[in-house]
Amino acid sequence: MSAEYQNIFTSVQVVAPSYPGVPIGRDEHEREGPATHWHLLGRIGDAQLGPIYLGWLGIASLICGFIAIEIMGLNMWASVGWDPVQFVRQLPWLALEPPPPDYGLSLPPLNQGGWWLMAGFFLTMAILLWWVRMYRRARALGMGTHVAWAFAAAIWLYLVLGFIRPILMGSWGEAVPFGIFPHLDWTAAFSLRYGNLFYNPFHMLSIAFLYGSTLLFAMHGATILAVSRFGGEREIEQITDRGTASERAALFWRWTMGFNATMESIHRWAWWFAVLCPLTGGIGILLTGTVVDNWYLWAVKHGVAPMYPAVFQPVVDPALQLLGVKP
Ligand code: 07D
Ligand code: 07D
Repeated sequence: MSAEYQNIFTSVQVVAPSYPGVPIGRDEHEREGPATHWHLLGRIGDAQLGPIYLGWLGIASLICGFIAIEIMGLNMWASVGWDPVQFVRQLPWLALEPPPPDYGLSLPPLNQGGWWLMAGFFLTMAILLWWVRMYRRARALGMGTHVAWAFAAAIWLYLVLGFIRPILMGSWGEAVPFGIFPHLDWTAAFSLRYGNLFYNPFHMLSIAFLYGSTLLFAMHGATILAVSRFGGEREIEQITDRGTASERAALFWRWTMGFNATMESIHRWAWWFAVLCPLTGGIGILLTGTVVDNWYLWAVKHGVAPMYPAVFQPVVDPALQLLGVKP
C-alpha cells in the first residue's frame, strides 16, 4: 500500500473455467466456438477469447465489408498495373476516387467512379448491419442501447461526408475518396475550398468535444486506477459507500477542483462528449457549401475574424472570382 502500487502496468489475471455467458434461448447456436484462454490477452483485458456471437446480421455485415474492401483493394492494385510490390509499397497513397463532378448524381461508368459508388454502397451496408447487430445484441442481453446510439453518432458524420452532403450538393464528386493519404488530401482541400474550416463554429464545437473527450478519459481512467488499490474498479457497487475507493476518488476531485462527478455521472459525461464530437461535426459539414460557402468571410461578417488590413484589396470568395465576380 505504498508508492510502488501505482497500477499503470500492473494487471491481475483471473484464471477460471470458461464461461459462455448468460443463456440466450433459441439463438444459442449462434454462439460460435468453445472459448479459449490466452495469457497475452489477459494482460490487456479479459483472458477468455470467445465464444463470439455470429448471427446472420454479423455474417451479412462481414460479407458486405469484405466486398467493399475487395473493390477498393483491386482498384488500387489495378492502378499500379497489377504489380504486387508497387501495391504494397504505394498502398498508403493509392485511392479509389469518387466520380468527377460532371456526372452529378447519375450512375457513372465503373472506371469513372462507378466502383467507388459500389464500394461505398457495400461499406455503408456493412456499417449499418453492424449497427443493427449491436442494437440487437444489447437488447438480447437486457442492456440499454447506449453503445449503438454512440456508434450512430459516428455513422451520422460518415453519412454526411459521403452520402447526405453529396446529395444536397448534387454530385457524388463531393464525397471523400477511399485511401489513406487521399482522404487526408480531401480533408485539407475541403477546408481550403470553403475558406478555412477553423472558422466553422461546428468544427470548433467538434474539436472542443474531441479534446474534452481525451481530458475526461484521462481524468476518469487515472482516477479509477488511482483508487484500484481500494477496489475502485468495482465502481457501481461503491456508489453509495463511505470511506471507500469511490469516496476517495470523489474527495480527490472536490479537494483539487471543488466539484466531482459521481461514479455514475462520469459515464454520462464521457458518453455525451464522445457522441457530441461527430454529431456537431456532421452539422458543420452539412452546412458547408450548402448554407455557407466561405467560413472565413462568414466569420468576418459575424465579427469573429477581422477583415484583412486595408492595404490589401477587398477579399472576394475565390470561388466567386472564378465566376467573374470582381473584388
Ligand atoms: C483507433 C479504432 C480502430 C480503427 C482504425 C481505423 C480503416 C481504413 C481502408 C486502406 C480512431 C481502421 C481503418 C478501416 C482502411 C483502406 C481503403 C479509431 C480507432 C485503426 N477515416 N483521418 C485515419 C477513417 C475521415 C483524418 C486513420 C475511416 C474524414 C485525419 C485511419 C473514416 C476526415 C487523420 C482513418 C474516416 C478524416 C485520419 C486512423 C470513415 C475528417 C489522421 C483512424 C469511414 C473526420 C489519421 C493516415 C483512427 C491517419 C486518420 C480511417 C474519415 C480525417 C486510416 C474508416 C473524411 C486528419 N483515418 N477521416 O485511429 O493517420 O481512428 O491518417 O469515415 O491523421 Mg480518417
Ligand atoms: C470519421 C466518423 C465515421 C467513422 C465511422 C466508423 C469502419 C470499420 C475497421 C476497426 C472521426 C467506420 C468504421 C469503416 C473500421 C476496423 C477493423 C469520426 C469519424 C462510422 N481539425 N476537419 C474534424 C481537428 C483542420 C476537416 C473533427 C483538429 C484543418 C474536415 C474533429 C484540428 C482542416 C473535417 C477535427 C483540425 C480540417 C474535419 C472530426 C487542428 C484540414 C470533418 C471528428 C488542431 C487542413 C470533421 C466539422 C471525428 C468534422 C473534422 C479536429 C484542423 C478539415 C473534431 C484538432 C483546418 C473536412 N476535425 N481540420 O469524430 O466533423 O472524426 O468537421 O488543427 O469532416 Mg478538422
